[in-house]
Amino acid sequence: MSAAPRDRDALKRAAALRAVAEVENGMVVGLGSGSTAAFAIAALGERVAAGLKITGIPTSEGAGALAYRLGIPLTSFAEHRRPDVAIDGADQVERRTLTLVKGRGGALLREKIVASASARFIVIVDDSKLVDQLGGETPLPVEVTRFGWPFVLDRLAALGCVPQLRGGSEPVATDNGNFIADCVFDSIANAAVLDQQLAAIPGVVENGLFLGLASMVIVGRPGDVEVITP
Ligand code: A5P
Repeated sequence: MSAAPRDRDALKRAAALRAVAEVENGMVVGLGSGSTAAFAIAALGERVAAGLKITGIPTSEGAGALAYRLGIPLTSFAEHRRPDVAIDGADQVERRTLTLVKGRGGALLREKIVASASARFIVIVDDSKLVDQLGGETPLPVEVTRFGWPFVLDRLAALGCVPQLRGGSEPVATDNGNFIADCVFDSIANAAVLDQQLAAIPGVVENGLFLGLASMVIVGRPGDVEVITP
């Protein structure tokens, strides 16, 4: 049985607190997007108020605004090319491979840049996100250019999914000014191959498959947190 929303928030917060315990003085921290990452940013804000010295690189305008409000000093890639750690949520985590689906919040491009640039990438989820196989009801978000998006969606459909432009007749724009196609695959059996097929489509800016990036996945469960490493 799935947990009620309030209970789910408690699981997200528990995972976030465990991740934030990994952050030390002087670190540059990639700040994730979404509701679980927001718990981590809030916990970092409390530690900063208590004297922790860190700087953050946000993965979205929303994450940056939250961090700013909480007094977390922000920096950018111009000053720091290699954050010490990034902490972010996920829509799905495949238990066997730790491959992720991300991007329900639309921030997947910046999230993937920050995760790839960081020395460590800590993923925080509640236990509903852990799956045996990616795909199914959870769509794979793909960031696409505005120009030619119908062509791009046709090419995505040819890969065996049902793609939908996020927002429909009033498409949602990402922080980068692009659109999102939410692609429903029955299942994603070979994420590495799909990742390459997606990258080969002209007009695909980035996709929400995160392969080989997670250094640690922290899963909030009723009563405890599970830490999974590759
Ligand atoms: C944002 O674009 C996403 O990748 C989020 O990290 C992901 O959707 C998880 O969000 P929640 O923590 O809100 O479930």
